[in-house]
Amino acid sequence: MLSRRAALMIGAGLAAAPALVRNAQAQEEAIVPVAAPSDLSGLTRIKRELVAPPQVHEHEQVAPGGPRIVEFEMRIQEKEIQVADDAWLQAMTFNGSVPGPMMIVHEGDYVELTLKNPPTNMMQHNIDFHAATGGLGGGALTLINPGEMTVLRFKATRAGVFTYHCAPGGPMIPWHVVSGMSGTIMVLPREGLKDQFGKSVAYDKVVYIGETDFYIPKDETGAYKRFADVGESYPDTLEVMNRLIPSHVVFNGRVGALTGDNALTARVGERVLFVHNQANRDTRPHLIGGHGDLVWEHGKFHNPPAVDQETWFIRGGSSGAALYRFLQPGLYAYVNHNLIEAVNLGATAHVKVEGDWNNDLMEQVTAPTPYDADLELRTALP
Ligand SMILES: [Cu+2]
Repeated sequence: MLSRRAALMIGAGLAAAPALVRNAQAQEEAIVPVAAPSDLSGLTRIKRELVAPPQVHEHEQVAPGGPRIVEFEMRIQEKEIQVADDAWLQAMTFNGSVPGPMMIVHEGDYVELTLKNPPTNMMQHNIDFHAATGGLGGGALTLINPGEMTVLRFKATRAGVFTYHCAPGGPMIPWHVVSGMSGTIMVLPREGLKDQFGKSVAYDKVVYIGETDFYIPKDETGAYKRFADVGESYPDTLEVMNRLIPSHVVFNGRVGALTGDNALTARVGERVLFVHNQANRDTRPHLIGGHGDLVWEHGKFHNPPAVDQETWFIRGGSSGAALYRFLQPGLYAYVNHNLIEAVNLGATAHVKVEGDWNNDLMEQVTAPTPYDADLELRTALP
């Protein structure tokens, strides 16, 4: 008889189902706990409500005391999202957003995540935290069917911004990731961030950007295909994925999610920490007209930040962070500086900055005006 898990995967029309089921069962057998549960009864517990990107939940930059257990809850949601005016995706999401919400703790804290896979979903899911140690980053202990929940606790022993993503086994891993299942956890040093000299630095706000590459199939007429559910979308999507040419490269789930009326905002003098996640593919953030004052390109805060950066590199499968204090008002574009991806495929955000213009930094000496090109040509001839 088929297990419930096998029935689910086969019901979803997945060619890889039998291998996956074996994989999942093998994981289950391998994870029988062998140690006594940790006694953390002396620690304070705090519950954080997750918020949708580009916002992040309320937090302290400097830890207010000793290590705590920080509780989070996330619901996995399979749902159709609109990626562009003419393109839809049967997405898989942590808590309904792409990227999944940012979790923020301090080094030495315990992250305690309640992960729920509602019965309305079709797929098995789990979570692999790059910030965690052991058990496939938590992936081995959190594999859940629709209708199941699990609680994972891990100690955040390393400071930095780290990717998390779904990794349910085999070809499900890349597919779930490029369907939207990734996000960032930020583990702050207890004493907060430090500059290149080891001096404390603070930020006024965090902007959380999750870049994702989507692989949406087209029909014979060239129009993007729409599917009834994730299972139906898999075979055609896999074909596009395996060619490695994304149909869309976007910030926060959709072309224009952070431009126009959705633009980010800041004020002159404000220090903004841009956290950029890409779980699958390399990228290169650039703030047009600004800089990275302090850049943790690898995203790990105990390495001294690089200064005065123009463009920084985020390796696929990681998060990076850049701190910038805005010095001029205006509309800034924050882009993936593969400009084809930024302009044609969608990887652009805007930051509307208010404040007073500083002519010392930049001034239009002469406004655009016609000039006598013929005269210049005649006088330049020998
Ligand atoms: Cu998943």
